This record gives sequence, structure tokens and C-alpha cells, in this order.
Amino acid sequence: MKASLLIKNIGQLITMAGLNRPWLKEDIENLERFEDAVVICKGDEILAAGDKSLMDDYDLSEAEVVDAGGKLVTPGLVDSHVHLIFAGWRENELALKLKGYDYLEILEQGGGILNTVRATREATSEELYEHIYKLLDNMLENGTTTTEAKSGYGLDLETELKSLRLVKELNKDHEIDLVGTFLGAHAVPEEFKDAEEYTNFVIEEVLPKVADEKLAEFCDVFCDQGVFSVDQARRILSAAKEKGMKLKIHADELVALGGAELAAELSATTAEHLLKASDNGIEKMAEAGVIATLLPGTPFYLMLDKYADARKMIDKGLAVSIATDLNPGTSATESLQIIMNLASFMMKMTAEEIIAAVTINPAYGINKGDKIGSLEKGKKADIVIWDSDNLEFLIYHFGVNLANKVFKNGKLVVENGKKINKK
Ligand code: IZC
Ligand code: ZN
Repeated sequence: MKASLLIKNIGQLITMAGLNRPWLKEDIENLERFEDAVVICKGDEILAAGDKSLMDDYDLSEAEVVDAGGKLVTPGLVDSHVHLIFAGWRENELALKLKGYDYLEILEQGGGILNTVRATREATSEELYEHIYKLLDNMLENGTTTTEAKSGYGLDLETELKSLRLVKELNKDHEIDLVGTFLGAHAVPEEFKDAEEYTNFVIEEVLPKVADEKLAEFCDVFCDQGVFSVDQARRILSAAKEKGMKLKIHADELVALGGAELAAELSATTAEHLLKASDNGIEKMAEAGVIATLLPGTPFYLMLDKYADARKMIDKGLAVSIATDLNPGTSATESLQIIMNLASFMMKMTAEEIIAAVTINPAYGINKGDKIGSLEKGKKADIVIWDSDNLEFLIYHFGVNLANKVFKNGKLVVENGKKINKK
């Protein structure tokens, strides 16, 4: 077989290959690392990844050869919780937070998410496109090759549809692959009386159009105190499921409302945040195979003492992912690398758990586990060469971009941490 790309002289290669499902505790404990390794690709696909003896099995006469210089190589990172479609930032809320206002108090006063809703409704499609394209560039330069993309700052029919159409357009135009999520139930917009009235509107007016136009693969609800109740979340997510959509849920972030239990009841693909998830909720999620998506950037920015209990979740048999939660209100970062640092420093996850949590597990969390998340035959050639000798260094050294080269679909798109041919 003729190869088109050979990455050789890899000091440490982590493939995450070999299982056709998310990785659990015992899988991670047996994670293999290859030394003096290679990755061999043809076009946009991986042919093989592992020991350099694999070179004997392929015709490399026409392959482009990239020397990894003895560095760490991993699959491209997958960011599975991203509020991508928004205009404007909310740095003003940091000062309010320092004065003692909490997240829900700011929202109740018409700020928070509702500020971003105003900005997103006012922005033209072109302005949104330019702003978000730059966010995607930053993500790519930091090693992310696939991302989820939530709507949720329109909260009216027109702007929710505009947001999800933009996801489709950016998926075509940008190197990063995007998976759309409809988060119509993100907050109650000011023109509605209450969450109940808005829930009915989402189910009757918006969701059918999103589903008919196939604008989003997933439906999500912000189920928490002061936003949407478990009952309202159940109604929205059940309606989405009937229309063939897959489910995600913002669960038990601020209070233990029962979002984890609901995720298990509805066989959601993922439940996210879970800072306050109950033991019962965690057990039910494990039984139902719901992936836990933990977002340590959020408690970090909100200055909370408590993070999600990753150790307990992994020990109880949950598959755990971590994600940026990129959004202008509670986690203003495009970098999964800083999230990897926080997962270690604040949630005590091991290096092996962390690499599973940013590659193969989130790939399953966005329903792409058969195509991305590991370096193995037939999967997309999405690969990162790091300025790092080993996995531990990547997680220990923080605050700088350690992604050196990024390959997307077998093509070099980032070199020395900078996107090639940046607009
Ligand atoms: O804009 O505050 N948590 N949604 C749920 C967010 C944070 C985004 C925001
Ligand atoms: Zn979120």
C-alpha cells in the first residue's frame, strides 16, 4: 500500500487505539506508549501507528516525511462542550464577581447570558462568522481538530436558526470539524413570562424547524436552579429524541437538581458539568453508559471551591471527558491545554486519564468515535506533534501553547504553533 505521509522519529506516541468504545478506568491503566514510533497515513486517513517496524509493511517511496524530533505525538484533541456561536465578551462581569455577585444573580438582573443574547441578536451573520472563525483558529493552533458547537445565544427562532446554519457554514470553511448542538433552552429570554412558557415555545416552534432542516445532531438543555427544571428539561429532550436527535444535558452544575439521573433515564450521550451530581446520579449514569463531560475551566473562573469529583466518577466506572466550555460568561478560553492542566491540578486526574478525556472519550461524546479520537487504521489523520518529550510534561507545563505541528485530514495546518496561511 502506497503511503502519502510518514511521521517518524516520535519519542513518545500515544495512539488511544484498540477499543471501539469510550475508555474506562481499567483501559486507561493499561494505556500503551510507543517509543521510537511512526504514524503512516494515506490521504486523509491513518494507515498505521506504532512501532517503527510498521514502515516495512508500506510503500513509502512517495510519502512526505516529517521528523517529529523525538517529541510526543497524540491524536488531535476533541473539544466536546463549546458554546461557540456568540458575539461579544463579558469581561465586565469579572469586576461584579469580585464585588460578590454570583453567576445567577447577574443573570437574574438581565446580565450574564442575556447580555450575550442581545449582542448575538444584533450581530450580522458576517460579524459572527469573522469572530467565530478567529476562535476556531485559536483552537486549531492549540491542538483541537474537532469541536462541538452549541447555539443558545439566540433564544428566538430566527437567531437560533442563524446560529446553527453558521455552524454548518464554518464546518465547510474552517479546518476544524464541527458538530452542531441546539441549546435553545439556555436561558429564558426577556420577552417570555417564565421558563414554562419558553419551554413550550422551544418544543412547538423552534425544535421542529431545527430537526426538519437537520441543523443539529444534538439537543442540550441548561438544567439547573434558576434556569430549566428537570421536568422542563425532560420535555424538551424527549421531544428532541423523538425527532431523532441525540442528547446532552448541562446537569447539576450549580445545585444537585437531578440532571445526572435524567441523563441516565433518557440515555443521553453525555451529561456535562456535574459539580453537584449525587452518588445515585453517578451510578445511574455508569449503568446507562452516559459519558461525563467535566469542565474545570468553569469552577476555576467562577472561583468555586468545589470541582466535579472526577476521581469518584472514574472509580465508579464512568467514562470521563474534559472540555473547555468555551463561552463568554464562565470559561473564556479556546485552549484545551489549560483545561488539561486544571484537570490535573484541581481534579487530580492522571496524565493517562486526561489524554483519554481529550481524545477518544469526547470523540464518542459527539458521536464520532468511529472516525476520530485515536490513531488507528481507517480513522482521520488528525495528529498533533507537541513541544514536549512526554505526556507528563504536557500536563505539567502550563500557560503556553505546546502544540507545535497540527495535521488535519493528513494535511499540515499548524506549524510552530501558528496556523499556516492564516487569514
Ligand atoms: O454565557 O454564561 N453556563 N451557560 C451555562 C453558560 C455558562 C454560558 C454563559
Ligand atoms: Zn456549557
